Amino acid sequence: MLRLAIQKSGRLSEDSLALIRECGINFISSTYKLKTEATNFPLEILFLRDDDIPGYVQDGVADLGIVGQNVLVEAGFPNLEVEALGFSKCRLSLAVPRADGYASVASLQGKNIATSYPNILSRYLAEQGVQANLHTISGSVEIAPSIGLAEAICDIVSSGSTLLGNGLREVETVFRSEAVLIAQPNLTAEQADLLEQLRFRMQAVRRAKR
Ligand code: PRT
Ligand code: ZN
Repeated sequence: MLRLAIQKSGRLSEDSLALIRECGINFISSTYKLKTEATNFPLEILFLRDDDIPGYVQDGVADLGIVGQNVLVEAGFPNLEVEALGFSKCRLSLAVPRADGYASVASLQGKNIATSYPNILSRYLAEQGVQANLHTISGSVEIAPSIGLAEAICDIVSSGSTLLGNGLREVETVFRSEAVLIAQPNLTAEQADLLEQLRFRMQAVRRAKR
């Protein structure tokens, strides 16, 4: 038996459920249930907040998970990744108010930057040789410059319309992300075999869509 953790409700949920179904795995899902069992594959599905998924898989509470690389890397467990899934593509970018001057990442030296991704961002800034003050906030990062909390932000971007709507300009891509399948490090031989069957089916689903 394998336990797979997926996001309960959010941007990853629908595609995660669709992928499992496209793998030929049947299950009944209800909005109120926090777990369900597949009827034709030894799989239990747990519905969790995406932020909790990397830790649960690292600890073996869940055997597998589907999560964005942004959340996985920020949590510090990049090595749990076993398969890129090709959906929920986005990027983590730095942005500044449109009216402000910006020449290069060196322009951020000594500035205040608001983000929900302090670990990924601080590694990036260190690589660029830039020192800045990071302010970690968990949501509505885009309003930080207009309320005087920070001169720049670092947040997830997909279409760019949220940045535009808040008078911000995307200036650097810090990290590119997509949804990935992750697995706990200590699967039994039997579980590892089930994981291979699952990956084989996931790869076939992706090939069929190309
Ligand atoms: O409740 P829970 O904690 O489970 O969910 P959540 O609110 O933390 O996450 P959710 O559902 O918003 O996102 C889940 C994952 O989807 C993220 O971790 C990313 O891997 C991926 N993803 C893809 C995105 C986006 N696209 C995205 N556009 N996550 C967030 N956004 C937000 C972004 O934060 C910004 O506010 O959308 C806004 C920007 O979108 P655009 O299109 O205006 O650029
Ligand atoms: Zn979350």
